Amino acid sequence: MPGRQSVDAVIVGAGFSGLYQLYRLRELGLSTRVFEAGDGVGGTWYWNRYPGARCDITSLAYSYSFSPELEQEWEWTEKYPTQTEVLRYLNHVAQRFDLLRDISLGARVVSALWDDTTARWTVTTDAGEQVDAQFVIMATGVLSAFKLPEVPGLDRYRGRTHHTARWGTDEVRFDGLRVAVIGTGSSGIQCIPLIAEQAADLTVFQRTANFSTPAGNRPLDPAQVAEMKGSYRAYREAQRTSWYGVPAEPPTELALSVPGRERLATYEAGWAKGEIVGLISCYADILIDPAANESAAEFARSKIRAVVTDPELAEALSPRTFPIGTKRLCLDTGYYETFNQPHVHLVDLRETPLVEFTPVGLRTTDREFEFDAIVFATGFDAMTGALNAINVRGRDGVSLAEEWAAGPRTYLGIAIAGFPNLFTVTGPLSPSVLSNMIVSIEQHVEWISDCVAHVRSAGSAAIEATPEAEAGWVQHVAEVGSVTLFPRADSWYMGANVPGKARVFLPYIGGVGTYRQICDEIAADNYRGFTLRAAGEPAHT
Ligand code: FAD
Ligand code: N01
Repeated sequence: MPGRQSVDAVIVGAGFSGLYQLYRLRELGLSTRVFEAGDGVGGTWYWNRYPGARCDITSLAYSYSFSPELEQEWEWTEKYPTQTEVLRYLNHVAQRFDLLRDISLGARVVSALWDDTTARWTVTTDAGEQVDAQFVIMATGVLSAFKLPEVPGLDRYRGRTHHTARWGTDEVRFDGLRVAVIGTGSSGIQCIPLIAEQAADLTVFQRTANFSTPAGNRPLDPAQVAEMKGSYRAYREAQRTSWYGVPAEPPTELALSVPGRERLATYEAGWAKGEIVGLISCYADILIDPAANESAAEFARSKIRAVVTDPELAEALSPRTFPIGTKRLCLDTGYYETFNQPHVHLVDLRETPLVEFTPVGLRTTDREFEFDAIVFATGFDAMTGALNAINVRGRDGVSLAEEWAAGPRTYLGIAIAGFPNLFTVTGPLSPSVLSNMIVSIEQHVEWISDCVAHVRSAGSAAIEATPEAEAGWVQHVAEVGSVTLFPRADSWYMGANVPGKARVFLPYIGGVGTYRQICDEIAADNYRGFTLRAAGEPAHT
């Protein structure tokens, strides 16, 4: 059994969040250990190696801003970088800033227990290693706990299986095979065209049709890169104050206030940008007013009909069950075109639901299918899954997972009442997945680092969110969300993709600029809503 180490801080996870958090805590002079379940750094970009995996935020925007030198020396090659390129970037960052020496790979944290007497956490890994630390920072990822379909019999299936979020490092090919893909979210929509290129026969099992825009990916123009590199500082500042981490003029017009012909032209221009928010940011009310939303949704459906030659198939691929934008929008390269190929088939699981897996394939309520390989593109237990998978216990042994049974409760998505000195990077009830996540990650890491420095310079043992401040934030997040159409969708934003999960709008939709201002004001106001416990002060009663 390895010995017990004592450090200032433990960070769980070594993706964009964990790497930068380590960098910042080192700057503060804290001794820090990072535990990462994967055998390499990179998080999302380490695990999701499926064909076609790439970013849907442009490379020049989806990158760290904390080091101007890094910004200048790194060369992105495409508008939307591939998984390989982002992973290469993160490995470069880990090496360039000498981060690897404090990171334990292949080490999954199984518990984090708070001792109120010593005001320290004990963190235990799956190998039984224990570390005690003043601070624990969960950089466990909002889309890292993957999920399989909740259908019996998978253990009996004898063919190959792959999950998009656990693709593995060996090359996977589908030449000449009969392949199933289950799931048509961003991962499915990205991998289906490439799997179709190899498979002899491909059947796509769709539970909910999704909205997707052609990405218009292309090599980056060196002149555009040079221009960005010349003005990066101003661009980064604009990112920080923007709505979703990519600078853009906010729309002011209402969709139905303009003549139909003009609206269509605006939608065409938005669509042609090849950006996830290209269409929904055409007008100010698309995520608020059902009729405005429907005008944009119908425009997107017309694009599907223009590509898919079989009208019935086009209709089956057309989303009808949720407002556009309230499930994560997708960017694709040739997704709808793929369905015009004779060896590609669609099964609508709303008409004929999945019943079970069999030794040779699967069965729906309609018939049995045989496959050589099944690809699961079935997504994640988003935002809370990776946190709840760890036995986190705060004051009085209270379990985080139990505290959150009716939905997560946090202060700012960063801190939790009853769990002192514990921080969550891009945690539930922060902008997180409704933003360019690198902007949100950097903001959280910097805020957490400042908070840790504040605790230490005050000579305090612990900082903790008050239940009142937490309750106020939970209410504010719900109120802001309820003004939008998001609660109408059965989305992972609402926890609806995981049976039994509480239905709560998990991210904060106030916008990254506004949210940053709130966080900064709270810090400037002597960490309003937090209590500090002096070193040597008796344990909380
Ligand atoms: P992650 O990258 O998820 O890293 C968390 C790490 O924590 C993982 O490596 C995991 O193994 C580790 N971990 C979790 N639990 C434990 C434990 N108990 N013990 C030890 N280690 C643990 N966002 C965007 O803004 N734009 C995009 O274009 C975009 N594309 C995406 C594409 C895909 C395929 C996916 C899945 C997500 C995408 N995202 C995108 C969201 C993406 O997750 C974030 O942008 C970002 O990479 C998150 O970084 P992170 O470090 O917070 O989390
Ligand atoms: O997961 P998803 P994902 N039976 O949850 C279906 C980011 N990302 O991995 O919609 C049958 O979106 C499920 O159906 P339904 C991005 O934020 C970005 O694709 O729940 N089907 C859905 O169709 C994204 O949103 C990129 O009814 C089942 C699919 O599986 C997030 O990660 C690329 C099922 C899951 O879609 C998650 O994306 C990839 C069941 N039991 C990911 N369970 C970029 O492009 C689930 N499904 C940047």
